[in-house]
Amino acid sequence: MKITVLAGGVGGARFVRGVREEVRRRWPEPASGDAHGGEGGEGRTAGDRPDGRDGGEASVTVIVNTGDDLWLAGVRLMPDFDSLLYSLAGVNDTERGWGRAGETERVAAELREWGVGWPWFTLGDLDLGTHLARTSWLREGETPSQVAERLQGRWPLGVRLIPATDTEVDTHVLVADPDAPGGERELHFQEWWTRHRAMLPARAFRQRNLDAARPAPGVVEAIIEADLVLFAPSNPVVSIGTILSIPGIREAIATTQAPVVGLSPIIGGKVVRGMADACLPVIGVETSAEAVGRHYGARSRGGLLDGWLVDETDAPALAPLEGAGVVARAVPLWMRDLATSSALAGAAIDLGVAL
Ligand code: GDP
Ligand code: FO1
Ligand code: CA
Repeated sequence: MKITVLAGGVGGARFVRGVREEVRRRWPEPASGDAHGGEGGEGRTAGDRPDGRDGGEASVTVIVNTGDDLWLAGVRLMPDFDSLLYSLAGVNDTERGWGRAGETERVAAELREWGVGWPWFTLGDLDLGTHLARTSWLREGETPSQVAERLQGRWPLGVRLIPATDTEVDTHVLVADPDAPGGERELHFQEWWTRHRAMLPARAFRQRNLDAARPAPGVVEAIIEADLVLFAPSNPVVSIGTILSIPGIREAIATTQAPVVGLSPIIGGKVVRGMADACLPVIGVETSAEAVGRHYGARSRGGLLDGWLVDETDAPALAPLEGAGVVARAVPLWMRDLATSSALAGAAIDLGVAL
């Protein structure tokens, strides 16, 4: 069973941890090339696996959003990749939601004194080690996806992470500014989100260099050769939307033989956390599980989804979604801990297998 997940950072990481856990439970044999042993079989045997499959191996590939990436203080940051890396390695700061556990900020204090970087954007000391290593390998001529392979080689993640593209497609946000020429200006997504907490009304999100961008090696293959493609409950605009905007990725999703199942990041008309409610109106999509499902659209009608999971509170959306050609199911969609994340992943796998 080859599962390919499209994912952003924190929401993506929670979901992928759940997928990894559920896959270990259902397919206790490690897939070849998977550095991590098949831990957590929990006494199950092939015969009582909930998907009814016997034997076989499973692998999980994650296609990671690169739109949040940026150059800052001379180093290349890849926030969503690092969120997944740290979280899957178990070295993430669970309180803050981003960065490393046990972080210190001595270098950041010095950078502030020097006036280098952004004073409102903290590069922790341990985190900076990652950025320096990444930048050093990039300077030696490696591509971001080659660097990504090196970084994940440090820990037995049990899944493979691939940046969506090796091209720098950093997301910028167009906002109104009466003092700027033309009355508007663009700022990097990180400035809009971290400094302004998405409070500056956005007029548009713009991925730079998109025309020149290509999927990173392995991305299209991971979609085409998958047995199941999942959209994590990640931000539909600046995470999943950015991945899909890389020329070639949307086409791969449209043509893969694998069922494509998405999970709603919106529950009861609200974001669970993050800024999707400030992003969706910009692309003319209501903040609701139904509207996001319709926005992705049914593959049978030129869209991207075969199946769509909404939370139980959004059950009234099921009938209209089915009318739009998407097989929709209502399940608990809150990821409170590993158990709820893996239950949610299990529901997505079940729907994919049934399609
Ligand atoms: P980011 O890159 O760190 O912003 O993370 P993602 O783009 O991967 O995910 C952000 C999205 O995850 C937000 O729109 C949230 O609504 C959604 N999200 C976070 N936690 C949960 C959860 O427990 N359940 C669901 N369904 N969505 C969640
Ligand atoms: N988020 C913050 O709210 N404040 C920060 O100072 C901050 C620093 C930071 C440094 C490296 C990194 O990879 C992520 C960092 N984040 C920070 C998180 C990040 O801004 C966003 O939450 C994501 O890009 C949205 O997915
Ligand atoms: Ca992100």
